[in-house]
Amino acid sequence: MTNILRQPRFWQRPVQPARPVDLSSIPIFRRSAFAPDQGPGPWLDQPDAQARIEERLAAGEITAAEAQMCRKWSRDGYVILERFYSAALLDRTWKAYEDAIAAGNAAPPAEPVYEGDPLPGRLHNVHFFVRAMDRMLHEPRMNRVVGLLLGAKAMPFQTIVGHKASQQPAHSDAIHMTTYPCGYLAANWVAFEDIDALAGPLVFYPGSHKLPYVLSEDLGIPAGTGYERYVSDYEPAIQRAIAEHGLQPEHFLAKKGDVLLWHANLLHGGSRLQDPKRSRKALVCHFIADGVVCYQDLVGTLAHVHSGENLYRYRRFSARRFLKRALAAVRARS
Ligand SMILES: O=C(O)CCC(=O)C(=O)O
Ligand SMILES: [Fe+2]
Repeated sequence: MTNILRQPRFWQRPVQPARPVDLSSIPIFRRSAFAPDQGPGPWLDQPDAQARIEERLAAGEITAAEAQMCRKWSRDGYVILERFYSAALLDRTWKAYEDAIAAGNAAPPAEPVYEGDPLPGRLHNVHFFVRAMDRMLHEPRMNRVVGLLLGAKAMPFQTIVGHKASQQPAHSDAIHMTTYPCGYLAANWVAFEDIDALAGPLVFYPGSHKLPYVLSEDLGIPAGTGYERYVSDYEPAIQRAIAEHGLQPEHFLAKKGDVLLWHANLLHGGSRLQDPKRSRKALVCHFIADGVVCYQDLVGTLAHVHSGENLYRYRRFSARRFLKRALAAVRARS
């Protein structure tokens, strides 16, 4: 009995690639550098996903509400969790971020939208600097949701916090953070305030996650080219795919505390900011599954080295670990 209880559940286990990877043997990270991807792919991307959801529901592994969420994810590539975070928590957390900026501990770039724009641009990997944001990402309820959707243990990987619209053209996050095995990324976008159509809300294309993944080799982009060809080749290719498949955009007109989660391959971006004075406070976290490789197909490097911080090496502050180390140091000295 105790043994059964100790077994990690399906959403708490790392992914074990069918073909293990020797990272040191790969000079440039892009799809063809890996042996053909034999998975295992995320359970909700499998052709029998609907049947597997029903099985897990019948076995009591997931609740009826979770089964509903999984069905939607599999079909549409996104889910919305209404009022997932409380207004009080969001206010406290945002204040911690603003305080960190004021104290010089977090330095978002200046990206003025108009002359005299007081709002800074987007900051990557804020969880390194602001403990309150880190805590939100590791919130056990969110961890369970992302774990269920990926069918594996989820780890917060890369984060972006922003005060205002990004106006970023449509893309799949798989071009920025490509996983091997494929598909083990999910993003959550947390609204820190109500967001209306004028504020440049997030735009996404339901069902687009089922289209083939578009990576640099599919577009004839040479290895390690970097981001030059992103604008000239990748973004137009995505616009063509949207037109060819008649994909219809939806906008995330979020209420404060709502969360949108999207699939690794769901096309999305930031819509046009119609009132430049509007803020659009949000935190997005890209989670990956434990055990997968995450690389940047366009750049040809492992994804964690790109942001100037080793995202894999990121370790949360732990008072317990801190005390243990301090104690060990004292013991070593005496
Ligand atoms: O916030 C946005 O407008 C887009 C964000 C995005 O594409 C991302 O974080 O992956
Ligand atoms: Fe994105």
